[in-house]
Amino acid sequence: MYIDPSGRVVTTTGVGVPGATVTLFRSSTGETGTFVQVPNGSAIMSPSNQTNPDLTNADGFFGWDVLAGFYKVRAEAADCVSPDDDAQNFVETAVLTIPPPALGLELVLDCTLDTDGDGVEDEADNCPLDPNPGQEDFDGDGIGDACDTDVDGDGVENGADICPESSLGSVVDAAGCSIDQLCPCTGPRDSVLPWKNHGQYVSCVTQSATTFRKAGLITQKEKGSIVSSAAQSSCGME
Ligand SMILES: [Ca+2]
Ligand SMILES: [Ca+2]
Ligand SMILES: [Ca+2]
Ligand SMILES: [Ca+2]
Repeated sequence: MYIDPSGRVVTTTGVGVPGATVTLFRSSTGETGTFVQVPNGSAIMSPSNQTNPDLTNADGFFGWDVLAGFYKVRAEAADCVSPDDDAQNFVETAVLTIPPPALGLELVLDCTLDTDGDGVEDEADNCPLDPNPGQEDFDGDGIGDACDTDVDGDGVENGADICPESSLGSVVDAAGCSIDQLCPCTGPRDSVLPWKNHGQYVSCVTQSATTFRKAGLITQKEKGSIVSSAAQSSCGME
């Protein structure tokens, strides 16, 4: 004898709004102006949920089981307004004649949610759950550095990448390091000292390029050109 009105509160992009306030109104005639809020705890609602107003769950869902009648559901949430009227801070369903059950109701709110509180609205935020007011995105893939599992986009996940910020598009080894990073022009990796001489630098590049060649990361021709650029560079010269 108890029948659903149930559904979901969503944003204009279809994302569930958690914790939205949903309120059930009832009328015995369905006439405009005769709808009154069902009292909290009322037996008009089945014992499974007699909370009114109620809150949507983590995915924006709500629902009651009710006695026959005419109903409306209103939804409102912080920082949300009606998509049709910015001055109206709630939306309502049309009149629901129950029975039959009213399932899959969708109440759409226009929300300016900022879940992580970083000042960038969720819909524009490249990491909606991680505060990153600067929206830094090293590899420009639309996923902010704060939540990108491969910040430099070299195919090696952050946890395994011992060379962060590899130049975009550069060829890297399994550890996420490019030849430039293994043999920086300024001096040996993991050393504060400069190269002893130009030959030491060229030798580092040659060795790395050979390793990359053997691993099939570069062609023989590419290896040749990398080594020749190193030889022509002034790296390691004072
Ligand atoms: Ca953010
Ligand atoms: Ca990114
Ligand atoms: Ca990486
Ligand atoms: Ca890297």
